[in-house]
Amino acid sequence: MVRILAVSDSHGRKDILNELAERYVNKVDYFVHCGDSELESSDLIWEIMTTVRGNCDYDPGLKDSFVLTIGDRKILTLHGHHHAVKTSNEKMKQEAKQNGASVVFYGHSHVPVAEQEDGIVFINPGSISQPRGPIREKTYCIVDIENNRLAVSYYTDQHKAVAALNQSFFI
Ligand SMILES: [Mn+2]
Repeated sequence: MVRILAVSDSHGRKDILNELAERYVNKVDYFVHCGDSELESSDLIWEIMTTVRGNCDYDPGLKDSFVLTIGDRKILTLHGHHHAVKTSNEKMKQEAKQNGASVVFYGHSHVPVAEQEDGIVFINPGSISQPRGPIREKTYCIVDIENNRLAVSYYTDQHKAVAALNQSFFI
């Protein structure tokens, strides 16, 4: 089993990133940050987490996207401001297909949601500092992948489960 912590749109809230790193350092295999940290690419948190450049990130040293390869599975992470993510998953889907990815982590909308379209799972951990959408909680998520099963569990910045958002998929 592989466990990934995903967090996004922290917008300067370095404290919570440090806290998540400390809390989960021996409990997850990967830390993914979907952009808009407003931190520099040289920040020490990026020794633990991998991030992408969001529309509020000004350091050109941050990359636009990255692909994580786990066994024969590819996971794409991007911020989403170049992919019209507030409109649909269509552009992300195209990029996922180009990369052979079956899972996409993204941010930008600040709305926590996990859904599957055309066999690709799209996961937005929500914003850990400025929540939007129907469930106004500052959130991050934990993703467990075991064989062809993917489960997403959401938590608040106080580490309280937000079960209404949880989802699981066959991938
Ligand atoms: Mn943002």
